[in-house]
Amino acid sequence: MGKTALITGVTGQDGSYLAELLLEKGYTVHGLIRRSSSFNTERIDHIYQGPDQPERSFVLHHADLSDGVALVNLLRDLRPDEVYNLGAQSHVRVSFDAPLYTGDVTGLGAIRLLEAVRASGIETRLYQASSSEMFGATPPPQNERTPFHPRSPYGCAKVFGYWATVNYREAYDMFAVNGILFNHESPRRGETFVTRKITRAVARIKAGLQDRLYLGNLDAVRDWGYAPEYVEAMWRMLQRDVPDDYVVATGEAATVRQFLEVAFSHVGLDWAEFVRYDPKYERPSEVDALIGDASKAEELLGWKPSVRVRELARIMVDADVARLEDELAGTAVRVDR
Ligand code: NDP
Ligand code: GDR
Repeated sequence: MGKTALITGVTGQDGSYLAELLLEKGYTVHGLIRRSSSFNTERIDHIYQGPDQPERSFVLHHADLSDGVALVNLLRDLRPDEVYNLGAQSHVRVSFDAPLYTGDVTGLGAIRLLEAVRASGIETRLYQASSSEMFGATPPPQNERTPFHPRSPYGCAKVFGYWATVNYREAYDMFAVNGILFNHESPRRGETFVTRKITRAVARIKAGLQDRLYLGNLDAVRDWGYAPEYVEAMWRMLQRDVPDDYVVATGEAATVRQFLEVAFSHVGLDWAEFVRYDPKYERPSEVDALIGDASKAEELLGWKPSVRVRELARIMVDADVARLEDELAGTAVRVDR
């Protein structure tokens, strides 16, 4: 019998890659999706299995991280071997506009899920999607021993989720781990995060559909990795004999400006001609520099990234150019890898 996993946030960037990875490994994958007034399954439509399929290994369930009873019922019914909590209001800028909602879903959502594991009485292993945003103002390089100093309601909520996970491990002997992941991107990255906003604009500007790109702080330093490689690290954390917490990062730094340079020059354009400043994209308190030290993950998980920021930018630009070509040609849009 293969293993069973439940993924919250399965419709997001990481959830979609993780679902693919686990299906390849022979898991039965259950995904928690929230009710939306329009379709929100674009990233997983290509792996959807209809009820006509005799043995479904990928099944979606409606629930919400704000609904603790639904979480208990789902866990009790599914009894998954592994639970990956990837669901969140994950946008840092938006968390300043919706702080309570972010605290509820991103922070309390984590403890609701932990408590639901306990209440349903199941034996499982739980992964909590913690974030480099927890380090916030603490200067780089950051590793598992670096003190937290969050700079947004999102960062504060993730710190709560982090400590709740540690606490349930200590208090109830639960196999619960934190992956402290630094920024990771892909062609499936949400369109309002800065990398995808840039690569999507590059494709549209090149095609003559757009002539300006409005951005905020170009001096922020981030450690950008490639999402498909990062979901592999999540899985490896749950295969260890002992539960522990790990930083996952490339160790390489780049500014938003440097990302712009690589992305625009890849299609022969000069970013400075098109990019304009809009203070609306500034945060009330910014995280200046995040650069991770993932040596523990390399040593104990055998995990090492191979895609670095320059290649990442090119992968994303190529995918956005191809996607736009499909759209303009009126052909079916290909699945973003
Ligand atoms: P996305 O924003 O792409 O996906 C977030 C997912 O959470 C979506 O599936 C979304 O559903 C779901 N969600 C939102 N609100 C709720 C809710 N109330 N109940 C249930 N599900 C909900 O994030 P990523 O895939 O990029 O990130 C995955 C996780 O990792 C998040 O927790 C994020 O905070 C964290 N993280 C991400 C990093 C990154 O660089 N990508 C780095 C470190 C941590 P819908 O599709 O309907 O909106
Ligand atoms: P981040 O990612 O806040 O690091 O959180 P984002 O791409 O939103 O911002 C990165 C940096 O770029 C600057 N920036 C802009 N950002 C956005 N979104 N839009 C702009 O127009 C813009 N202009 C400049 C930002 O100020 C920031 O410094 C991501 C999310 O995936 C979190 O969920 C995750 O936890 C962290 O990464 C690690």
